[in-house]
Amino acid sequence: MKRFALGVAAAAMLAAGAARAETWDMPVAYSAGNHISQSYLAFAQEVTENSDGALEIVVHTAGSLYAGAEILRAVRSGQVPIGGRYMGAHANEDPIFGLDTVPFLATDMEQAWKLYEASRPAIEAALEERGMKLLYMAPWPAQGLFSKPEVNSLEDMAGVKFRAYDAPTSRLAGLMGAVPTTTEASEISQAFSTGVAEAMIGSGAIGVFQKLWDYVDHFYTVNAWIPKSAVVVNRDAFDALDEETRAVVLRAAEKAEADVWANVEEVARGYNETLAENGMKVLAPSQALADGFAAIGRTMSEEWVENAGERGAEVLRVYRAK
Ligand code: PCA
Repeated sequence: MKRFALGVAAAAMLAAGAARAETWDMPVAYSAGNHISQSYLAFAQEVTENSDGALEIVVHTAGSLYAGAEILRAVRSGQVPIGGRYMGAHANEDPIFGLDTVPFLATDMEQAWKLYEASRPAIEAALEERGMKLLYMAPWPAQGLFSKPEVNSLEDMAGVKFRAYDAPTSRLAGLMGAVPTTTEASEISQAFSTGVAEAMIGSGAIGVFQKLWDYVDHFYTVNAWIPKSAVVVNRDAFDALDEETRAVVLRAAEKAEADVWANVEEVARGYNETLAENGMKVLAPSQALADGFAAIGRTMSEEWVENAGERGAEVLRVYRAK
């Protein structure tokens, strides 16, 4: 009797599942432990739990499904319906994607949120043009300088092999007189252990999850910028969901966004503590180093404005008015 009842229930579930259930694979580039991947996982779980079996989102971390550089294209072309991607790396497709990587435009979370508010409509529009919809954006901690050698001023960076992660960080390395190589975060340990890189810019999040203390001794808290990763969905895939499920996805995105922004400061402090506990010197930059970075920041801001034209200037006006 019991077996029969179970059988019927399973058959009913299967029938419902066959009619309605959909699974979305969600590629992301960064390892599972960091706060951004954790946010994606919570978002995916929220959707899966609240959509009553209609939609399951399966997150694939650490570039296991697509490498970071391929994720946006995969979502755009519909190879996958959804993905999480660091957006600054797409600044050369549209400068608005890299506004948050302009050094010293926004250096604390309050400013970063304002910059996000000011730029969100333009980011959404740029994604719409490409057949995608923005669900939410999550901030990385402020970017600092990891370095094997001690760095007292930018002169100490001359000729240093520098791991960049996109065009803006390559440009930054060039302006410092360093020698850039671009790698995905998942290849950091390889780059440092083989001597291809001896310094990089990044957040404590990357420092902790790539165990940078195995390779470098210093982390200078330059707080140069607060970049963001985005959860982006293919427009057609989103529109193909029923209305109820679309609402579940949007609510889950809103919740995930609120949570990750509310927690990031504390999380960032924790990452820096972990770096120190593992023997790294976590230091404020010297005045000379800060001044050097500030000068580079001015150059890169001007370059961004030149590239982004009137629409970019308008976003900056909105930001500065906040
Ligand atoms: N680190 C990323 C981008 C943002 C961050 O903090 C990276 O190193 O790839």
